[in-house]
Amino acid sequence: MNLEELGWSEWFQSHLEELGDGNSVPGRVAVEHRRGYTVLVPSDAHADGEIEADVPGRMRKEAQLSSDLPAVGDWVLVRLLGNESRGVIEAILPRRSKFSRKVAGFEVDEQVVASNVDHLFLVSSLDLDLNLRRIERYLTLAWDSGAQPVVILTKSDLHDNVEQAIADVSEVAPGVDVHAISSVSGDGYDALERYLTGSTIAVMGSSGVGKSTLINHLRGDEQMKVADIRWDGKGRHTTTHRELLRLPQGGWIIDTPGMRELQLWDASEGLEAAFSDIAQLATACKFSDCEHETEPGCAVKQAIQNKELDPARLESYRKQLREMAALARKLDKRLANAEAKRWKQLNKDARARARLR
Ligand SMILES: Nc1nc2c(ncn2[C@@H]2O[C@H](COP(=O)(O)OP(=O)(O)OP(=O)(O)O)[C@@H](O)[C@H]2O)c(=O)[nH]1
Ligand SMILES: [Mg+2]
Ligand SMILES: [Zn+2]
Repeated sequence: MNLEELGWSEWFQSHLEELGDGNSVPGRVAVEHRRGYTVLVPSDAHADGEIEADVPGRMRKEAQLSSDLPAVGDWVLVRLLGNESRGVIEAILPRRSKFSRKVAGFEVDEQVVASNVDHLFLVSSLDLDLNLRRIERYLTLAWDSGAQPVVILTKSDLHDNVEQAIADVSEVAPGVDVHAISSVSGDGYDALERYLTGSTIAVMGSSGVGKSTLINHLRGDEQMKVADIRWDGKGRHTTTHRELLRLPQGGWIIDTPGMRELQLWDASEGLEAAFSDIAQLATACKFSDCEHETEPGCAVKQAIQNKELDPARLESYRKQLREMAALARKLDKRLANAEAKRWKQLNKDARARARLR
């Protein structure tokens, strides 16, 4: 495979020229392991087209956030180690897009779920109650990623009013295509063709919604493991790691393990885009700093009264705003602590050097 087939473009080329010293080759991260990465490289750089690589200890140590380390979809510069299928990742090229979330739990850290993606397939299953609030959270992060979100509702064979489900989701997804598919009957797959050629797609959603089944269907094979018995909702995860896979149509697709918890990372632009309907209404509020609480002449409250806006959606918007403000405070604190620690260490090193002299 050559660079273009791996998804390379002018944009990355221009950044390569800033970084490269000529001794390393660009490659694309396909899998992240516990220790190291599988990196796809052009076949003229290495006959296998694939190597195992790790980042130097220094890079790992200096990383302030997990997002400072390679993620699946990244373009990296690798120095090949002789003729072995191994290498060292020397740099990460700037990301054209990245879907980030806060890691699960209390830790304040940014996890890049997928990078350099053109379309994000946000997958929900029609055999369960649609969680519109959850879809809204995905959409905020998706809009912030720089990639175009697409909502995919799977298992349409298990739902008796698919049109209504699409309408309900479209209501909370302004500007986003919503498709329903069935991997049993094949219904709805035609409409996905347009996303497949020459770009990169990342597929996200809860466990058991049918992400890997969708990918297998698109690839026309059974390479990704799927749960073979009917999903029982008991929290089993079939896919265990993220992986960049080739599509027969020419593009790439990233499978991800189901996400139980989707905590927001800093995504204020994404939030505004995801709730563009509320932002649009707000332009007609009497006061430009209207908080849509008790102010007179509030167009958002009016829309709720006219049943044009679901109050639950306004609440959802507010909740996300609050969550992001809280995150920003914690993140400032974390980065300030890390910086203080770094200075302390630098001072200590300087003192040690002075003593040696
Ligand atoms: N009836 C029906 N079942 C489906 C459909 N798509 C997937 N399934 C079933 O749903 C179950 C889960 O599918 P997976 O593709 O493994 O789900 P996943 O989203 O990849 O799950 P994780 O890897 O755990 O995140 C399997 O038993 C599939 O056979 C569909 O369109 N209709
Ligand atoms: Mg899976
Ligand atoms: Zn208002």
